[in-house]
Amino acid sequence: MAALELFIGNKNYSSWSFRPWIALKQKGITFKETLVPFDFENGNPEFREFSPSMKVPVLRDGDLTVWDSLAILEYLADCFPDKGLWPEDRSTRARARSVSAEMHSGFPALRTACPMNMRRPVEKIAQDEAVKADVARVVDIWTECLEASRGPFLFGTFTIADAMFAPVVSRFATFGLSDDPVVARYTDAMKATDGWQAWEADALKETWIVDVDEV
Ligand SMILES: N[C@@H](CCC(=O)N[C@@H](CS)C(=O)NCC(=O)O)C(=O)O
Repeated sequence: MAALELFIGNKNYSSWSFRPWIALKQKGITFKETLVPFDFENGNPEFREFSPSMKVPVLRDGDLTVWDSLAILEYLADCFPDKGLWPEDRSTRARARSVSAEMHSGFPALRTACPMNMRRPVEKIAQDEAVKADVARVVDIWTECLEASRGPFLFGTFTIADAMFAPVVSRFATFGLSDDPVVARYTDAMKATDGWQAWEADALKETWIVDVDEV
């Protein structure tokens, strides 16, 4: 295996980049980070040099390019079977994959109304019915997983499922989306990780402004 290089976008805003980055950090996997900001009106043409989809994140492993956050996380789970990126038990792993896939392909109202923006001062927003439904479904998933695993992470120890939900934890916090104690406990556990703290510290130092994400 060659040295891993992860291409990411602005840490303050790039929710998709946050996922593989926090998983790599939490699992102690060595990688080189290359940040290419995307605050250009029509996309950053520099993305063409490393990203087939013109989006981040992208992982390079020697000649191999892997793109899309979930595909990158699956590749890491293949490469590092001893790191516990997915739960060991087959049924639990299937549930972890289900909630990760649901996160990856769903929650459009929540994503649009509440873009990840770590610098945003905490302030509640009025939630329309679609956002309320997305929030309720996320709270249900977290409650069910944390009751079954007893926490502190969705499946006990930190897995890809937590990486997939990390940006949503940030959105819940900055937009004050729920007062449920389960949300508070899970948020505290996620924010206490070394990975979260390192990413957030870098995010808060950035000065790029992406207008569409400033809600
Ligand atoms: N489904 C993709 C989505 C990636 C994505 O939308 N990335 C955003 C940044 S968070 C991006 O690269 N946007 C740049 C652009 O659209 O120009 C994934 O999971 O990686």
